[in-house]
Amino acid sequence: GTEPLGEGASLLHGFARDAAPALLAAMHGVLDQAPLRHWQTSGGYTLGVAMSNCGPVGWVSDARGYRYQPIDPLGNAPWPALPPCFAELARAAAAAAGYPGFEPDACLINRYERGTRLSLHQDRNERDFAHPIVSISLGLPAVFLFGGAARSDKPRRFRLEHGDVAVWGGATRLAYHGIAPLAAGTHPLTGPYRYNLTLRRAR
Ligand code: MD3
Ligand code: FE
Repeated sequence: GTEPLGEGASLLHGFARDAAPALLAAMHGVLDQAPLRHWQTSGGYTLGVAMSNCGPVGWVSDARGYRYQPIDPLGNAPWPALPPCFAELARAAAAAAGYPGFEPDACLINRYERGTRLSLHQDRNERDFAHPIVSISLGLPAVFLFGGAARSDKPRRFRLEHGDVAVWGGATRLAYHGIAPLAAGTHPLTGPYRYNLTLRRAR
């Protein structure tokens, strides 16, 4: 079923469940070329979520700040290509949520383990906020924190499970959001991890 999350956002329960094994195989192919790493921030912190990218551009963070760029600074090579199964699933989910014609040019891969959290933030490094973001949850479940337009708005909590797909557009595109510390567990397809794929139109 589809659950409205807010103005312009939808949670598609289980939308990626059947595709999950193929998505995970393609993801591991990407990670063989562009390994997961912990970015440094301009404030001198290290992000707890392990990250990588695929597609024409990828999201990076370093002493100079956050941005999208075509080169993986770890290997000084272009990011791996966006697997067609990623783009197809994102396009279908966006269309189902009311955003036809979504063509992502970036996919951020996030990996969480027990205790990893993502503190409240906005996604604002993309050029045009009219494009939605499609997020695919794989492996262990997480508690998603969904705030409002101001950091001080009290977040609502949603459980995100293996195969859930969320589409974020409209008024929610700039909402504050995060992930509560991951509970320990073991998933048959991902072991001790939760992966999240976010497909974006960055440029
Ligand atoms: C709401 N990722 O990569 S996915 C991120 O589970 C990020 O790894 C989380 O926040 C994760 O930036 C949450 C759900 C999500 C993704 C992007 C959004 C929600 C969003 C952008 C705008 C509003
Ligand atoms: Fe985000």
